[in-house]
Amino acid sequence: MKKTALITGATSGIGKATAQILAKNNYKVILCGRRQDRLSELESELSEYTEVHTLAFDVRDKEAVLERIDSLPETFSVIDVLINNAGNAHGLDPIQTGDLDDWDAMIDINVKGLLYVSKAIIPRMTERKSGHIINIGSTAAKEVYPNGNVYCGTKHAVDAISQGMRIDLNPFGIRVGAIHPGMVETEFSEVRFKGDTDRASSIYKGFTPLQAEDIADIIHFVVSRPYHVNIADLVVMSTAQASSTIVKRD
Ligand code: NDP
Ligand code: 8X3
Repeated sequence: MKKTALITGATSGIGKATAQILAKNNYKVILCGRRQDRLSELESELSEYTEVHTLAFDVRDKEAVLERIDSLPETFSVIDVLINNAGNAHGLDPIQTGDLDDWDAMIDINVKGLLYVSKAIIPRMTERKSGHIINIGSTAAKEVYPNGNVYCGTKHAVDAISQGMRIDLNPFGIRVGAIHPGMVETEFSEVRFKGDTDRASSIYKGFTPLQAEDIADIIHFVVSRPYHVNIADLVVMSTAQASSTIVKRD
């Protein structure tokens, strides 16, 4: 029987590539994001391979999160795999000049949004005593770099929450793991630098960064292990990257 995966942040980057690979590998997919036009476009693309359902909501809106997930049709109501991927960095400023709205956005999306979505889905998993949750952290979950302050704080929180989920959900036989990518060439930097495309593309210049498909491929590997195997914590970087700040560029 086909499994069902719910992917947040499926309108772009890592989430979109994950939806694509899972749809082509016998998963039904529930695509989430705010931009309905992109969700619909991806739905038409992936309907050739599998059953697709779209849910448009902002992860910051807890009522919307609970209401949308409650509204899932019967055929999508058993969620085997939750990929908590929605998130972004907003700004790259020293703590003394950081923007409060940027801080709110990162904490509300990367931390609270991940919790709201999890809260809507975990009771379905504990009841069935099965499920798999993958949280997308970052190398910023493992180290802090200059001006990364709050973004790194949110990703450290994702790391801690993932460990907490694994402990609390252990009695229910639910798999919980986190994947922590280094620099991946997606829309991430465009969002971080608020549409400054020159600054965004400069981040990936002079080396071969990870692509969204590289992470999606790993997510597919992780979810397709036998059920007794839980890949708990994985850091993945481009070969050119040794740490958040050490990147071998041409
Ligand atoms: P993208 O900007 O390409 O994608 C971000 C996704 O998150 C979009 O689909 C967006 O959908 C969704 N999203 C953002 N805000 C919200 C919101 N308020 N409500 C619902 N969905 C939201 O970035 P990536 O694919 O790179 O990022 C995915 C994850 O990977 C993030 O958690 C990021 O922190 C993490 N990561 C990224 C790295 C990188 O270098 N790119 C490295 C390490 C981790 P929409 O706008 O339609 O709502
Ligand atoms: C994204 C990677 O190094 O820009 O989480 O923080 S980095």
